[in-house]
This record gives sequence, C-alpha cells and structure tokens, in this order.
Amino acid sequence: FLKRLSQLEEAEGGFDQFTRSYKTFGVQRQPDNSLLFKEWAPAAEALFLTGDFNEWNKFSHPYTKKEYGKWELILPPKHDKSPAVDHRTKLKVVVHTAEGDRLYRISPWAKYVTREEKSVIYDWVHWDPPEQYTQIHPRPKKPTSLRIYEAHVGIASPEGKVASYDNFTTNVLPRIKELGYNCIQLMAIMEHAYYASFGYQITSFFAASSRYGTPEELKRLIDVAHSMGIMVLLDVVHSHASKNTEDGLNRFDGSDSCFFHSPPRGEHSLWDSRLFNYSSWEVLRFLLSNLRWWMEEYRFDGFRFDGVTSMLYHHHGIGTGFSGDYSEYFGLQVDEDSLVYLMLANHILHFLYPDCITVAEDVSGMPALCRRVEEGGLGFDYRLAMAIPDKWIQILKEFKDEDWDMGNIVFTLTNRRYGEKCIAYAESHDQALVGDKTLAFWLMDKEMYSNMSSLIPMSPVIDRGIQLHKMIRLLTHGLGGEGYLNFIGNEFGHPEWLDFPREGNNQSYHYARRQFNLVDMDHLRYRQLYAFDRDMNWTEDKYGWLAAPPAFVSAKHEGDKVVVFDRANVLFIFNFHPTQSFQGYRVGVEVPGKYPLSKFVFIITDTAPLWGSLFFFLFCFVVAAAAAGLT
Ligand SMILES: *[C@@H]1O[C@H](CO)[C@@H](O)[C@H](O)[C@H]1NC(C)=O
Ligand SMILES: *[C@@H]1O[C@H](CO)[C@@H](O)[C@H](O)[C@H]1NC(C)=O
Ligand SMILES: *[C@@H]1O[C@H](CO)[C@@H](O)[C@H](O)[C@H]1NC(C)=O
Ligand SMILES: *[C@@H]1O[C@H](CO)[C@@H](O)[C@H](O)[C@H]1NC(C)=O
Ligand SMILES: CC(=O)N[C@H]1CO[C@H](CO)[C@@H](O)[C@@H]1O
Repeated sequence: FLKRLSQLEEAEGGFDQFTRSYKTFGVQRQPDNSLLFKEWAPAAEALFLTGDFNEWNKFSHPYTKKEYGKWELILPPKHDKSPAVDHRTKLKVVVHTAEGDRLYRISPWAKYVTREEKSVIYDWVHWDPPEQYTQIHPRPKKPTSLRIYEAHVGIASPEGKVASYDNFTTNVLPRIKELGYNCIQLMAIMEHAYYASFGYQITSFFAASSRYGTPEELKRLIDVAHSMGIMVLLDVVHSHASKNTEDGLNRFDGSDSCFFHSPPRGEHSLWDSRLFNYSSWEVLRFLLSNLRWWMEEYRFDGFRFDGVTSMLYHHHGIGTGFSGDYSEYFGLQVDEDSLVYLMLANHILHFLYPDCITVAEDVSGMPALCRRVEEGGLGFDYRLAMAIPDKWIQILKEFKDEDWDMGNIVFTLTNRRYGEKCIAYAESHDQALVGDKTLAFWLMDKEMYSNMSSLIPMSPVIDRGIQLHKMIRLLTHGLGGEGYLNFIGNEFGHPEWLDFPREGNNQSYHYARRQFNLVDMDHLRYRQLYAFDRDMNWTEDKYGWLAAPPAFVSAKHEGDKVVVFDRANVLFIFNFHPTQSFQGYRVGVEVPGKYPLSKFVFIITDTAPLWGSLFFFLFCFVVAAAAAGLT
C-alpha cells in the first residue's frame, strides 16, 4: 500500500491530479472550444473518431499514438468558434486491431450513453449542456447514527414503468425524510445496459443511467436530499464489469486484457463478467478517478462497495465458507492487488472528504476491514451484517414460533468483530428479488391480498405478521449494529417481489415497482407498519443507540421467549412467546434506579382490538430511561 501510495504521490502531479483523470481522458472542451480526445488502448493498431459531427466518416479523424498505449486527438472549433461536436450528438471510437478487425467502441470515460427504443446497444452521446445544474446545498455532516434507506430510482413509483430522477425527488425524498432516515444508498446509477441486472453489470462507469433522466436531474436529486440533511451514497460496482464489448468495457482495445486480467483470472465464473487488473496503473487511474468523479461531479457523500468478498480472495468466495478462523483471511488466497486497491480508495476518499462514508459488502468477515488504513486496516467505515437477514429468513422458513432459539438469534445479532462497525438490516434488496421472499411475504403472503384492511377484524395471520414484522425490525435495529438499513418499500411491508422486465416474464414491469399507493390508503394496515418504522428511527434519533457501544444483553430466556438488553440507557424488552404474556416480570438493568413508566415508556402494539390477544399475544416495549429518570 505504501509503495503504491508513494508512486501515486510522485507521479503525474500527486494523487489529487491522478484521481481527477476524468478531466484529461474521454472528451475535454478546452478554453478555446477545441475538443481534446484521449484514450488508453494499449493493444490497438490505430484509433479513429467518428460520429454525427463528421457524418460517420471512419478515416477522417485519426488519433495520434502517445506513450504507454495512449491516444490523443484534437478537434479545432467550427468556424463560428463553437465546439466541433454538438451537445447530444453521437460519437464512436473506431479501434483497429493487429488482426485487422475494425471495432466500434464507446469511450470508457463516456459521461452519457443512451439507447434508442428499438436498439439493444447503447450509444455514446456527447454531453455538454448549455446550462448545467449547480448544486447549492452543502453536504450534510457525517451522522453518528447512520440510518440508511436503500433505494432504486427506476422502481420507485407504483406504476409499471421506469420512474425518473424527478419522480424520486418529488415523491420519494419527502417520505424518506419523514421516515427519519439520514442516508440514501442509491442502486443502479452507474449505467448498465441490461436493466434486469439490477445495476450490477456495469457498462459505462462514468455515466449516470439515462433511463431515469439526465445527469442534471440526478444532480438535483442529490442537492434536494442534501437540503433535507440526507446524505447520498452510491452503490459502486468496482468488483467486476459487464462482458459487453460494443457498449461495455470488455475488449475495448480488441485484446482480452486491457482493463481486465486475461482469462481465466479475468473472468468471474458465476457472474459471467470481467474482473479488473488492479495492479495496472491505468486501471487504478480509471477506478480511482471514477470514485472522485461521483464525489466531485454529482456530490455523492460516499459509497457502498459491491462485491468486496469477491475482490478480496482469488476464490471469490465461491464454494468457500467462513468460520472466523484467521487462516481463512491471511494467506495466498488473498488477492493483494485488490486489497491494496481498496486501501488506496478508502485512504484517498477519507483524506479528501473527511465526512465521506464507505460501506463494504463483505460476507467473509475479513479482520480490520473497518479499521483505518493508518492502523493497517482496509479503511471502510462499515460492513454490512449479511448474516442477519439470512438468519431471519431461516427462522421464518424452518421454525414454528414455539421453537425459536432466542440464544441463537441474539448470537447472530451480536456476533461482530470488536471495534468494527456494522450496518444491521432485517432485509435488503437481496430478499426482495424474485425467487426470494420478503419478511412481510414470509409472514403474511396468504392473506395480504384480502385481509390487510383495518375495516375488517384482524385475522390471526395478519395479527402475528404485523407484530413480528415490527419486532424483527426493532430487535435488529437495537441490537444488530452501529447503523441500520432498510430497502425501499419494506418499511411498510411491501407485498410481492421484484422482477425486472426480461425475456422470461414477457418484458413486464408489473413487479418492477413499489406500491406507495398502499401506504397512502388510510384503511390499509401498511400504514401502521410505516408509522412504526418512522417512530423507530425517530426514537433512535433521540437516544442514539446506534452510536452507543454494543448492547448488554441481560436475558435470552428460551422458555419465556424473552430478550432483554440495555443500550444507550435504553432498556429493550421483547416477548416473542406465541401465546403467553407476563406481568410482574423481573428484568435486569444496568443502572440502578427508578424507571418511571408513565413518563418514559411507550408500548408498541397495533391498533388491533385486544381480542386479537386471545389467539396470539405479542408485544414489545421500550423503556427509555433518560438520565433524569435514573437518579
Ligand atoms: C414522473 O416523471 C415523469 C417524467 O419525468 C413525469 O412525466 C411524471 O409526471 C412524473 N410523475 C410523478 C407522479 O411525479
Ligand atoms: C495486469 O497488469 C500488470 C501491470 O500492467 C501487467 O504486468 C499484467 O500482465 C496484467 N495481468 C494480466 C493477467 O493481464
Ligand atoms: C381472510 O381472508 C380469507 C381469504 O383469504 C377469508 O376467508 C377470511 O375470512 C379473511 N379473514 C377475515 C378476518 O376477514
Ligand atoms: C408471454 O406472452 C405470450 C404471448 O402473448 C404468451 O403466450 C405467454 O404465455 C406469456 N408468458 C408469460 C410468462 O407471461
Ligand atoms: C421527533 C424526532 O425525534 N424527529 C427526528 C427524526 O429524525 C430526524 C433525523 O433523521 C430528526 O431531524 C428529527 O428531529
């Protein structure tokens, strides 16, 4: 790491310049309106620029070969002094290979790509708008308690269509604010030609997806979020890249390496995608500049790094279990190139942007992943606690209510590396995808279409489902980590699953949407699940348990199905018993004193009539003992 960092500091004007290479590569308008084109294509024999501007002439505009596989072309301005290529016109790089092939390519640095209705392939469209959106609101300060709303712009409307950045700004941001989330994690922003990849098969790394609108509209979305005090993280995919050649990075210069390792190391067998060569200088330039691009141009506040486990190990986690033994993390199976890349990325981001947040999607539990680089860590702020959602699904799938193992649940929620922060979540986008099932659906799918109305009596299934949905969220929130994450829609128990238009479903958008209309209907019980989510976050905001040291669990009673713990001077008591409630129940507290119920307790039950308890009585309450109450 130190060797790499000093190379970056010494070369090309330091890492600040190096990581701003989006200002020198691709297309750059010069002060005199001439255009400078620059690419890295080490295996190419010749490079030409073609497009609307030269009526698609394939030989009139050659690039000049420079050192280290780089190519440059300068286009002088037109007679009227305006740039030779107009805003919103199409371009292509023509690559001539040693084998005599002529390949049509999109610049890896393209800022905007679109697809015509009938076409499968994306086009590189020159983006140089006469008026740019100027963001005016400062970035929010890094919160001590991170409450993340994981969202996808395209599905963020009840209609079966691709929703826009503007739809999200107008309709969804106010909900996120009301719900008390202070951070949004935006998926599927980096352009991906295949919508059904959920944004994980990236084709253009510097282009914000044009499906949802223009770059300026995304800038506005982020600006409005900032005005509400909400941070925005980008779900960044640097772990792999789409295999597309014509509109992706694959075989850009005609060779099977360039940005990637040559096969087999450069291919991911399960994801059917390409793997970057993180030891290459130009790949470091590309990826590190990509991070800075999203920070500088769009003013994102940080990143959720996708696929970190796949990056860290040569085996990519395929067919490998992790028990926590150190031999699993230290050895020749570790890919040092990508490990050093992640250290560099985190070091540079936190050095330049002190309030920046990085989250690792890592299932392996690599030690020191979330410690500072200066301490020898990888420098992430948080990792996703990926075992927790799997545990909830397993319990709902395999166990009867009377067989829930309280000790095992508590173990899963508290089993994390000391001194490293985790984002806890009961479910994320993974559980919402077709083929899997959300908590709400595991709990209530048989009756969600008929019995969610509060105009009819609560049925036992809905009663149980609603109570458990709330309790699972609150237990995860209180015990599972130093941050909390919710996937768009799950805050109100969104029914059904997510399925993007694809061949197998007749290109249907029916399940590629979020039915916010359900929350807005007064008589449906989704509203109560939504209100609970809001109150949960607001209560956290008041007491700050996520920012406090891990909880002290004083009881996990297998017979009574009771869990009791203290965190941030808040006493949590959960009764998961399917039939029994308790009175005069003795619980331990960390701090002696009076806990005046009238003032500090709120009891969370549903508005269900109490007769529901004849079938099933579940409740949970939180006693918030403020300092005054303790003395
Ligand atoms: C959603 O966005 C589209 C295009 O930006 C717009 O025509 C439509 O009116 C918007 N709908 C809502 C409900 O905001
Ligand atoms: C990765 O890049 C390095 C440095 O440019 C190069 O030496 C190496 O051959 C590349 N590896 C593969 C497998 O392509
Ligand atoms: C719940 O829905 C089922 C049909 O799925 C119906 O038979 C039953 O009567 C409903 N229960 C209540 C309390 O409305
Ligand atoms: C798709 O549409 C075709 C023709 O309209 C129909 O035969 C087929 O059953 C549909 N398939 C699905 C999965 O809906
Ligand atoms: C009532 C209450 O505590 N509201 C808070 C909810 O959370 C937001 C931050 O996400 C605070 O700004 C509110 O004050």
